Formats: sequence, structure tokens, C-alpha cells
Amino acid sequence: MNKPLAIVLGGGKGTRLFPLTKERAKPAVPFGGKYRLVDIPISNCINSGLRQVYILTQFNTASLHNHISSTFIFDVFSNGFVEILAAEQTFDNNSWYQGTADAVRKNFYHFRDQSPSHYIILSGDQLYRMDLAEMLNKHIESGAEVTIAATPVSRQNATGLGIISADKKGRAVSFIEKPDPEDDISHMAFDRSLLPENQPKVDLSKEYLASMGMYIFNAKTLEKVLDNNYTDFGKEIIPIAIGERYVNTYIFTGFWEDIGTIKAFYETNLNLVSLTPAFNFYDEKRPIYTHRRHLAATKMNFCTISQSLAAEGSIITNASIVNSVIGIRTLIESGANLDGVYCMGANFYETLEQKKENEEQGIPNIGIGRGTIVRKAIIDLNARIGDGCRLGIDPIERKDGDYGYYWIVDGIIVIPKNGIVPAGTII
Ligand code: ADQ
Ligand code: ADP
Repeated sequence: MNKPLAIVLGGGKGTRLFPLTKERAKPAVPFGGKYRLVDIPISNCINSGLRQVYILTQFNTASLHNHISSTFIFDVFSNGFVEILAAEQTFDNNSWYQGTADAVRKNFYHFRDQSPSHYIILSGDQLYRMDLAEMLNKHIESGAEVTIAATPVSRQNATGLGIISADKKGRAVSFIEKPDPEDDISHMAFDRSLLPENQPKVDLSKEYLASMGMYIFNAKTLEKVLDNNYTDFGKEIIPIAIGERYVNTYIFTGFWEDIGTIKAFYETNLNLVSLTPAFNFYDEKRPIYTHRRHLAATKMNFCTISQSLAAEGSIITNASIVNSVIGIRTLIESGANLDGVYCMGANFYETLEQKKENEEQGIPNIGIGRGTIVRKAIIDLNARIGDGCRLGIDPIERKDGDYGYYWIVDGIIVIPKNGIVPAGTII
């Protein structure tokens, strides 16, 4: 009987999503108003019938632990689990995971206990909905030792990804990790007869097959290909395996987006509010699961809100909001004006006593203050944006960098978790 184990690569040092990963492990970064990044790969696993999932992360944080333990609870008969394996908890600090392959290798000891038949290795920072069971079936039918999920991309996008050249049957024959823009890779263009008929059509400009960073390995094969000191799948393990073994491709042409940088994260969140979002969170057959919080419905008093999402538990008063994602428990005060904002919301509501203390200390309450205007920003959890602030609206230079209580990344203003922006601030 097949016994696949899913392994979610939950992130290295998290520098690409900094400062969202300043105080939390990457899988716990809030996404889409009410989810966490890790909900996406785990939901794909559950919707594909995979219920044995490990999350590999450099470090665990209370937010990740709370989220996983209160969200993914299986009944006693299904043998399901979602377990976090953090480098710093299982090994000395000096033996942090050196890369994706190293992270998997260091945890074989846990995986072997499950006697898996296959390992399904997934990235923790991508948005997609894919039937992993179908990929596993194709992998088994093909007789391959390894299968790489691959998606068609243009030459321009090929630069940031691993590019696979495949033969007429879809077998991988060579691989280049992140080719330079100047490299001539035209010989790697794929044969369009490989495109699956039951999936969305592909634009002609997408001539190359990119690795989606998702792999299925026969369990014995993974043990063999990791029996060395190489640290990375994309840079080392996959190209070597292609040279030595039968490595197949599984082509996927549906929506798939890497959201591991601030820019991609911001754009993907804001795309959710477009009239026809690229990713459908409204699919009841294959939902994205998240923490059940039992929050009250969002209340809107005298607001103008258009093309925006508001997660539950928020109270929005006399505000104008367009093109924005409003996360759980967000309090927005009168006269606020948001455009192009992902506001993650808050972990808790402040009590009247806490609000009184804030006033005495001259600290704004959690939420967005009266008359504050915000454009093109990510506002992390529990941030306090005072009254009358103007963020991202005045014609001033905003160079990327760390400005203490805020960051600018790729031109996007980021207010870190628990950040305090005093009343009247102009950024
Ligand atoms: P990248 O995404 O650039 O390319 P990498 O930085 O290794 O590769 O990240 C892969 C996944 O592993 C991410 O989810 C990341 O968070 C996680 N990760 C990174 N270091 C880790 C560590 N030390 N411990 C645990 N998890 C870690 C890869 C492939 C490309 C492919 C793209 C598709 O190498 O070939 O095209 O993914 O996005
Ligand atoms: P994250 O930033 O990733 O959301 P946290 O660890 O800050 O995670 O929050 C986890 C839990 O801690 C939340 O569910 C919330 O109930 C609780 N919490 C966090 N901060 C406070 C606070 N200041 N007062 C009361 N509860 C809090």
C-alpha cells in the first residue's frame, strides 16, 4: 500500500519576507485577511487525501505553533497529523538547516518512523490549488523515481526559477537553476504536445517548463539522492538526479504563484480583491482551511467600500476603502481612507482600560486612527496607526530601507507587527 508523507519546506532565514518574518516563522505570516501562508500547502494536502504532513522551519514561534495545533486536528481513526520540525528545537543552534535538502536530510530520523513509500516535498510560500493525488498517481504509473511539478513560463520569468528540459514523453533530461537573463536556453523550450488537455490553455509566450519546487520521490530514492553533503534541491539534488535517474515531469497549467517576496506577497494579496481574482478562495469543494476563530461578523457604519475584502471581527466606521484587504479584528476609525492596503488586523481586542492607558501614554489604539490616509502598504498585526497620518500619499521620495517603526520594501510601506505610528506621521 502507498504511504506518502508530505513535507512542507517552511522557510530559511526568511530574509525575503522581512520584516513580516521578524517575529514569526514564515509559515505563520498572515495571508488573504484570515489565513496563514502554511494553510495553502496543508489544505492542498488535505484536499488531495494526504493527512501526514511535516512542516520544516528554521525556528518555531508561538504564532505558528498555536495556529497549527488549533487548526489541523484530525480524528483518531485517520492517523492524520501536521507536525512542525524546527531546526533550533531538534539540533544545536550551529546546525541550523543549511538549505532545503539539508532540512529534509536532518529529519529522516522522524520520517522513517512512518515507513513512507513516497515523499511529497512542497514549498511553503506559493499560492495554488493542485491535486497532489493525481500527481502521485501519474508518478507511480510512469515508473519514475522522481517527479517534478512543472509549469510553463516565459523567458523573462525563467530567470527566477529552475528550468527543465524534457523529452517528448515528459522525462526530464536537463535542468538549469535560475538561468541568467543573457543565457541562451532556447534549446530547452518544451514540446507543446506535452500540455495536458484537461487543464487551462497556455499562452504561446510561455515556452519553458519551470520547476514549481514540488517534488515526489520514491522513499528509497530520496534516501539515496540525499546520501551526500549537498544542501539544496534546486541547485544540486535535482540536477544530479536528472543525470542519474528516471526523473519525470508533471505539468500543471493552472494558477500558481510564488509569494516569497514582499512585492509578490503584496501583489498576490491585492489581486484577491480584483473582480476576477487569479486564485479562487470561494471553492467549496477544495477549500483553504484555517483557524476557526468564532469571531463576530464585521460591522460597517457609513462606509464607502469597493473592491475590498473584510475578514470577520472588524469594525469599520465612516471610512473610504478601495482595493484593500482588511484582516481579522481590524478597527478603522472615522474618516480613514485606504487604497491598496493589506491590513492584517489584530490578534486581540483592546479593553476600555487598555485604551485609557494608551491615551495616558500617548500611544494610538490598535487599528487605523481617525482621518488617516494610507496608500500602497502592508500593515502587520496589532499595529497602531494614530489619527491624521498620511502614509504613501505625499510626493516624497521613499527609498527602500529600515526606518525603525516602518520599512519600505520595493516601494511598499510595511508597518511591522505591533508597530506604532504616532498621530500626524507623514511617510
Ligand atoms: P527557490 O524558491 O528560490 O527556488 P529556496 O529558496 O530553496 O528556492 O526555497 C524553496 C522552499 O524551501 C521555499 O518554500 C522556502 O521557504 C523553503 N526553504 C528554503 N530554505 C529552507 C530551509 N533551510 N529550511 C526549510 N525550508 C527552507 C525553488 C527551486 C526552483 C523552483 C522554485 C519554484 O529551487 O528550481 O523553480 O523553487 O518556486
Ligand atoms: P501572530 O503574530 O503570528 O499572530 P501571536 O503569537 O502574536 O501570533 O498571537 C497568538 C495569540 O496570542 C493570539 O491568538 C492572541 O489571542 C494572543 N495574544 C497576542 N498578543 C496578545 C495581547 N497583547 N493580549 C492578549 N492576547 C494576546
